[in-house]
Amino acid sequence: MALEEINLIWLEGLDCAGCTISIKQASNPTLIDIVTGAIPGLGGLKLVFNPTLMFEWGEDASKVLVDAMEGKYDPFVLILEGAIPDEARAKPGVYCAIGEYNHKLLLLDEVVDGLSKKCAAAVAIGTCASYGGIPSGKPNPTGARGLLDYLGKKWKGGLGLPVICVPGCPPRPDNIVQVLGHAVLAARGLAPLPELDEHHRPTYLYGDTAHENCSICGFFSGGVAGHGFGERGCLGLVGCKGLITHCNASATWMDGYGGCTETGSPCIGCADPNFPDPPTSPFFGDAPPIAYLKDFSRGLRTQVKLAIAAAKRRKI
Ligand code: FSX
Repeated sequence: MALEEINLIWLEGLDCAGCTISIKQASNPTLIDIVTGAIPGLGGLKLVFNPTLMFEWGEDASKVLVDAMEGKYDPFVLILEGAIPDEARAKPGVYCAIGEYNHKLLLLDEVVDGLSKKCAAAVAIGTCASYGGIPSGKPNPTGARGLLDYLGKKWKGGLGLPVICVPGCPPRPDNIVQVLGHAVLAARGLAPLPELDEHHRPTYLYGDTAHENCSICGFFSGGVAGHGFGERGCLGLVGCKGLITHCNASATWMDGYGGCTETGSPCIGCADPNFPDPPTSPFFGDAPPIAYLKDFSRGLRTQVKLAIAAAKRRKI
């Protein structure tokens, strides 16, 4: 497989387009860095299909997908944003058509079926595409699923990689570009394959919880609780799910700015495979109290232990 030029085919299913908005904010590297080939090893990438960003429209846009299913855009990375509905439930209607060609609708599931047989790798961007996300929340009337469930954990692309998931609703901008960049570098033999956890998330980005990355976790270990948005204190009592959610967006969102708890909002667990169902919901009213009580007291115990150790050192 010649990898000097790699096409990117970005499909969009049931979603809000927030993931596309997110990637435009990436800063390390930026999209401009990538499309201008400024990053060593990442030249030759071409975004040939993205319904929000591409110039082509109508049948011209649909033709890219039809041609790609016939192998005319090999090698390409399949990128999915948004969940995949169960079209069998929609008959005689449809849930998700993403184009029309020769008077025939192109359904998302059919295009995913066709492209997943030919792609070099597949990356699910956002919690919807990874695990179903908001469109699959109970009672899930459309039978929406993420790509990991749709293709299965054993599925592998042409390069031998399974589905790579980049959850978050939406994911941090840099997470998206870094994972896509890493997949391309790995495909070219310039970087090791990304290590994935049981939910197919790259461990270097999703190995720690939002709590472990939290910029205000000093309040937690100090046992200082906030009781409202933006209040000084740990936001566990306003529903923060940082203890149970693997994510790195709590301290910063883009270019050192923002971040969920950093800006005074509790984590709502949007990167968790269960989102938006329990235990990530209700978002604000119901923290997992046992985890928090246990960990609040662990935080306080840590404080007491440190104080005793310090006192002993000073022979007080
Ligand atoms: Fe889903 Fe993307 Fe949530 Fe939206 O489009 S991950 S609804 S914020 O952003 O797919």
